Amino acid sequence: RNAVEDVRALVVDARRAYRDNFGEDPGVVVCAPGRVNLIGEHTDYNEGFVLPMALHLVTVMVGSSTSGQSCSVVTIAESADEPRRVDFNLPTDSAPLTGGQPIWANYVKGVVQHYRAQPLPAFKAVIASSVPLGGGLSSSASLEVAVYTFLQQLCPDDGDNIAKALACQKAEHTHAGMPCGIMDQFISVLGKEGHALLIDCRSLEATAVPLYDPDLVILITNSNVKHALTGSEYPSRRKQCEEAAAIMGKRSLRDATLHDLLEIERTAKAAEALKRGAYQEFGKLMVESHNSLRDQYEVSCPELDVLVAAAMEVDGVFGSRMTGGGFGGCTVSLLRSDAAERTMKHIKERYNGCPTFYITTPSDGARVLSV
Ligand code: GAF
Repeated sequence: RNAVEDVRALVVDARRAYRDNFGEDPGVVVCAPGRVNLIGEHTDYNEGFVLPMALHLVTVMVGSSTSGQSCSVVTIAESADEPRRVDFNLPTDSAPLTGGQPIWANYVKGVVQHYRAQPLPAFKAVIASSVPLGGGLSSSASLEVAVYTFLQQLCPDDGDNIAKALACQKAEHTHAGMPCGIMDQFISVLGKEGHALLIDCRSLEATAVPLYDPDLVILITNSNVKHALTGSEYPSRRKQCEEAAAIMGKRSLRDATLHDLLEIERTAKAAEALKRGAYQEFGKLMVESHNSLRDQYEVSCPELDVLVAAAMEVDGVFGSRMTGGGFGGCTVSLLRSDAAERTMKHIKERYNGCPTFYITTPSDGARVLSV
């Protein structure tokens, strides 16, 4: 099955679940992608550069507006926590929506709470996703952006995409308790088929970098592990960076000397290399990035290190690194197309676990699909 068929199959499942739960067909169908970050990790909240691309793995939301104040949302996403259906009232000034159980619903409620237009009607919806939950490919951001895109169909806002990404980021801060940067929401909104985006997380300007060479493959390897540190270490890294910048009298580490967060400069260099088609050079920067995340920033884990080392042993692999927040999740590798099969085989032999592979190309950001 190709990427388009995958999305279509997900929509079919979501529509069926909608019919089963609500006894009618949905009037709105939207999707928003997960992402893989090629380079520039833990740089977004330091106002640096990142270079992600949107994936064909998406969260789909189907539904319709309804009368009254009560919203009903059902998820059929694999491994979402129970219960799979939540009912809640639209927020008011005196009764804002707050986080709680189940976890997946907090992303929905957060986006409803921070939606940028009024009056929002109540709605019924079903969520489906092909982004592995908690796998480091931005399942959270893709859910937030899918919800926002869905709400835009019911109550249009001003169409400002940056403000949309910021509202989704805010939802994650307030309702999921995760002080993330802007990368994941930004790329899920603004991703561009055939391109990675070099995002300047200070100015929020993005440059599209073409990435559609038939001789090149972007391979994502999911370690299928998630360490307990995932939740606790991220906020502490962010806080430490902000404290370090404050001690130096700087607004952020973007303004510090290059030595303090070399990954920012490395990302700008990598984007230049990619524009020139200098894959060897890009790959070398990927490995440097991984090593610094492992040794200096200390956000890797043995499983990710083995996956990177194994990929780098194969002829035709330009570079490999952990991607996303770390402590589990995925690696991303850049390789020649003709090396794809042997790379996956070699990784499987070397990795003492059960990896999942995705061969992927850059996809579009959030979009409305035909009903
Ligand atoms: C997570 C965060 F959500 C992003 O904002 C980013 O900081 C990333 O980790 C690390 O680069 O995905």
